[in-house]
Formats: sequence, structure tokens, C-alpha cells
Amino acid sequence: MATPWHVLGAGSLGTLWATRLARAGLPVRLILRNAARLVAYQAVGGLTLVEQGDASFHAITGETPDTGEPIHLLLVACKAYDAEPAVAQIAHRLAPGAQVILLQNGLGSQDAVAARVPGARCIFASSTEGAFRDGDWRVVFAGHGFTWLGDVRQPLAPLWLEDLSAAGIPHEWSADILTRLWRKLALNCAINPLTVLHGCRNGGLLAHHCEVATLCAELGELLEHCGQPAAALDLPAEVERVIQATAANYSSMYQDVAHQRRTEISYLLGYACAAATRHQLNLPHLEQLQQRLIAHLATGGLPTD
Ligand code: NAD
Ligand code: KPL
Repeated sequence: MATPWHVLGAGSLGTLWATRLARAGLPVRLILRNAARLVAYQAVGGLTLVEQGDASFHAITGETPDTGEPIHLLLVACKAYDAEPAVAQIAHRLAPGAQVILLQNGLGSQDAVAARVPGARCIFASSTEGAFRDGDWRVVFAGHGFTWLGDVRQPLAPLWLEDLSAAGIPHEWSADILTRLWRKLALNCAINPLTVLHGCRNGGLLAHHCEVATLCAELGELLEHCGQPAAALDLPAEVERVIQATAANYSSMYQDVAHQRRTEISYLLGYACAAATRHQLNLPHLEQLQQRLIAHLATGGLPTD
């Protein structure tokens, strides 16, 4: 019997992973917030994946955090700010040697989870796949992409990567997962806050080339000081490339703000500015960007952390 996948967080990415794993015949359990959410889920009986207009239904077993079964393989698919408290709720169920896969964007939440469950093997992931919910218990697979996974403490690839291959989840084991996460964080810091402040699609930043270039220079300096020179390589050109390639899209932070959802600012720009302070680095434009973004969120009645 294959090891069951426990998926914590039945949102966009959690549903995208759970449905593809279940479709491959792998055992999957969905951990919902509480008994009320479990009742609501059981009334529907499963998750729906919408791919290129085709919907498929997957009757995946739901659980609450305190259901008894030990967890060997846990996929954490909550937002960065929810990851550590959500894992704390199920920590007592982790079996010795349990493996925990962390799908969160940005940096900071992974270390918080790892500190909460020191006995578990924590695997960090960075994904370019795109998904959104178009209803309760339904996800639309909006953008095909790739997921890199790695373990900063143990380079050996885990056996369950075979499950991802079986499920058709494009992935690669990465020896430099921190570099990938830092690079993505830098991209997100150079693009996402400005799209919120200028109220534009990613392509709208082509009209703010100097502002973007100044931020890239400061982000490059930060990456060098944080021991991530590889993540700094050709950063300005990569940011320009991403802006061009995603010109018609709204950034994830823009969408969060537009939908009045809490952003992951503390794990992106907030993390970058805190790292600069730790290294006694003066990055005035990045600092100013953070202050402007915080003021904008506060004005919109959104959490500023
Ligand atoms: P989401 O908000 O759609 O889903 C998060 C889910 O976690 C929600 O259903 C929420 O109710 C649940 N949750 C929160 N606390 C919980 C708890 N204590 N117990 C059980 N469930 C709990 O978020 P998402 O878009 O799937 O993003 C998850 C992470 O993946 C984020 O860090 C995001 O930046 C990253 N990411 C998302 C995408 C995407 O396309 N959606 C792409 C790449 C990376
Ligand atoms: O990852 C992104 C996001 O919107 O969060 C991109 C498209 C790279 C913009 O930063």
C-alpha cells in the first residue's frame, strides 16, 4: 500500500495537487480547518479539477486536524502566513521521520514550520504552476508550470517523487532550492508591489523602467550580501523578460489586493527588507517601496503584515 498523501489546505494549489495525485490512483486525504468545513465538504463529496474547460470530480477523503491517523507525508498548501499555525495543529499526528512538503511562496514560513516540527524532514518547493478557485471545492488549472523541490539539510531525493511523476506533476529535485526561492522572491519584489501601487498589469511596468531597474540593483546587492550570488545573476534582464512574458497578467499580489485578500508581503518584500536590516545594508528604494505598500494596504483596510 502506497503512503497516503495528507494535503493541508484545500485551496488552489492544495486542490490542484490532491486531484492529480488521486487521479493517478494514489491515496490522498484532505485536512480541512475544522468539523464545520468537513461537513460542508462531505455534502459535496469531493474536489473538482477544471483543466482546459473539462471538469473532473475526485472523491477524496476529508479529515479534520485531530483525526487520529498518523501522517507520514504532508503537503502544506496554505498561504505563507497560515503555514506554521496550520502545521502546529496537526504536529501531534506526524509519524517519526514524517516528510513535510512546503509549497509556500517567498521565504520565512519554511523556517517557521521547520522549527515547529524539528523531527520531520522539511522539503521546500518553488512552483510556477498557476491555479485559482472558481467555487468552493473547485479549482481551475490556469497555467502549466514546473515545481522545484529540495532539502537544505539532506541532498538525497525522496522516493515519493515517483508519485509526482505518476500524477503528471512536472518537477525536479533541486540541490539549490534556496537559490530558486530567493530568485523568485527577488522577481516578486521587483514586480508585484509596483503593480499594486501603479494599479496595472505586469506589462504596465514597461512604463516604469527606471523604477524597476533601481529596485533590481538593490535586490541584486541584497542577494549578494545574503550569500545568494547565483540568484542575483542577470536579475534585471530576467525581471524585464518576466514583465514582457506576463505583460497581460495581473500579479498575484495585485489579485490579492483586488479581491480584498491578505497579501504575503511579510514573506516577500518584508522578508527582503528585514534581511537588509540584518546585514546593515542601506537599500532606500526597497525600504520606501515597503512603506508605500504598507500605507496602500492600510488605506484599503487590508492587513499590513
Ligand atoms: P489558497 O488561499 O487558495 O489556499 C490556502 C488554503 O489553506 C485555504 O483553503 C485555507 O482555508 C487553507 N487553510 C489555511 N489555514 C488552514 C488550517 N489551519 N487548516 C486547514 N486549512 C487551512 O492559496 P493558494 O493560492 O493555493 O496558495 C498557497 C501557497 O502557494 C501560497 O504561498 C502561494 O503564494 C503559493 N503559490 C500559489 C500559486 C497559485 O497559482 N495559486 C502558484 C504558486 C505558488
Ligand atoms: O510570480 C509572479 C506573481 O505574480 O506572483 C510573477 C508573474 C513572476 C510576477 O512577479
